[in-house]
Amino acid sequence: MWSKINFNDIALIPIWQKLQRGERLSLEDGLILYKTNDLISLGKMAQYVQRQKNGDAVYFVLNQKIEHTNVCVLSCKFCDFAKKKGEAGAYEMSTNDILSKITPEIKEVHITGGMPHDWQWERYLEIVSSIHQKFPDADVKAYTAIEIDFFHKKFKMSIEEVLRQLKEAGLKTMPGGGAEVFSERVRRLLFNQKVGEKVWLDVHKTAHRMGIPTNATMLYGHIETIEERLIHLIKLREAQDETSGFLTFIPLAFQPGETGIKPRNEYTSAIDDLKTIAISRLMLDNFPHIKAYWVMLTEEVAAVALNFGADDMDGTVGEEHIAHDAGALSPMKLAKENLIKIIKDAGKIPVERDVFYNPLKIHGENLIGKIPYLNSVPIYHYLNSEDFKILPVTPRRLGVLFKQGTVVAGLISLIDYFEQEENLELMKWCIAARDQVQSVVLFSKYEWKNLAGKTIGVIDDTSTSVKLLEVILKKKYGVTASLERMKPNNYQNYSAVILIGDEALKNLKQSISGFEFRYDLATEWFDWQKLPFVFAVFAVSKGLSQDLKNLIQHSIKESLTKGKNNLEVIGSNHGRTLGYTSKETKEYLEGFNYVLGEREREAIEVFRNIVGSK
Ligand code: V47
Repeated sequence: MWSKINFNDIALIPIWQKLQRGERLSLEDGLILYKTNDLISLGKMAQYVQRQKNGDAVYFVLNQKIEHTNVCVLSCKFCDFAKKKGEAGAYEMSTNDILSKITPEIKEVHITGGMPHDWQWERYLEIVSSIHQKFPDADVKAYTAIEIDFFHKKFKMSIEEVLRQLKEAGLKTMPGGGAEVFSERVRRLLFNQKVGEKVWLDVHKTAHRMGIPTNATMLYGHIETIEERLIHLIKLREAQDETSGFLTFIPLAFQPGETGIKPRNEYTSAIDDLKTIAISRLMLDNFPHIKAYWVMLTEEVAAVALNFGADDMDGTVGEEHIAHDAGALSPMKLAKENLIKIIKDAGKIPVERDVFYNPLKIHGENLIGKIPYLNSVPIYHYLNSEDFKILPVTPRRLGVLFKQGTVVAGLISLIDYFEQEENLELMKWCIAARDQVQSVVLFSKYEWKNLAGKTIGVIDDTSTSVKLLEVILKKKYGVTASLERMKPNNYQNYSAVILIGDEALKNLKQSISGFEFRYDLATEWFDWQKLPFVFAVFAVSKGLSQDLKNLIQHSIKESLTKGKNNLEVIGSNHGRTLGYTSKETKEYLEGFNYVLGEREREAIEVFRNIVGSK
């Protein structure tokens, strides 16, 4: 259906063609998108990109916002929240006040506030560490780049040291506030005491390099021009190309309140809000998520935004003052049930998440599971039937969701298939390596034979690749090593690590220092067995109606046929986020076979026997 957008504005057609080729949009494209009155086509284009990235999932988190104080040394013109010490309405919360606001079900605590002149560094650290200790299930997302820079200057520590101590205290990610608009003109007029784009971007890039993912925002709807908005987006896109550390982008609709910048009832229009969400999705091709922040958009606009490219609704929030002090019309908090209803009514799958976007609970049924790695793109890229919903999850999680019955069709990791095959029916597709695959790689400090007695780190994402590693070690090389589940990016503690999918591809480009040897497990298997290796098979639940089975069969067949003929374009956007050119992406995808043929079936049986034998 997506190729059938009925454009009213023909100026959008070349942009649509670019998007279908996986090409990046320019500033000029952005200007055309902002100028258009063809809002529906704009929304459909954004929805197309959003679906490629996140299927039909819309994320939310059970979170609590903490604004520890509104006392602030700055006086930004757009802010009605900040007060001077002693001024009526000024407040400062103790650590106990803060802890008393958090309840056990909370999964994210979002902390940001004013910058008083007399707080000590230990107080900021204590806020993070006490939440982390008392509520270990709640991830702390704390302090904007402006606050981090303030700590760096006030407490005379480098940015790295500030972040290092916060990370040690329990900080998981940083919020995206304080970016405003990257324009020197606007900065001088509205927030001239605040550091601008260079410092903001430097702090975020430093955090990314230290393994702290962050968010990004843009405050729009005040005095900025459309061109300034687009430059802001392009600068964020360039930063993301460098570090890949941004998780989500949040356009913040300006609340005029008593700021005097705009009349108090002149909110951004729903049209501007929806355009900004959609254009953000289209321009920020390397950002995983776009957030519709209902607090500033209102629930109604945020609900529509879910069909304009947004895939995240922030969360329950709890209590919020920055927007409400400036006249926000939304409620202070939303119940989980409201969020689920809004997302379902938008035709999407509500996914409760943690701060890193790991799914914690999926509120849906009859879903098609999608492994969110580049190698599965040919199967799913053109799969856009409105008759089923697509959920992106790691192979390991997919196995669990199949078992629970939440997912009823999809590529399932081979080992999980063995376990559940009584209830599953195979379709004729799979992900199999022709000979080498490049995306299941053992990065090692030693050659195979010298791995005896060593500890190898394995990630939680997959069971089949770990089993394959086990049999290669034991049965091909006669080596016994211990395998240990590791946290992402914690490689140096191990003699070797096995990485799969996008993570393997990324590290093949960048290399991991000290890990001199790289072994492609599909090549190892092929040299040993002279057979392809089948990582995952496409299965459906036996209980599914024949009509739905037929529909899935037909849709996948069409998607794959079209996908195979367009390998040079379908993965190019995804590949670019991993540092691969379109040509490299195409070559990589050509290394896979997606049809479950005789040799693949034979390979599955050989693997089954080896795994089953002691
Ligand atoms: O930095 C201040 C903005 C931001 C106003 O990272 C205003 O997940 C509108 O950054 N009208 C704080 N906006 C909020 C923020 C945020 C919110 C939700 C999620 C995340 C995240 C981050 O609010 C400030 C400033 O840019 N702001 N005054 C106003 N009158």
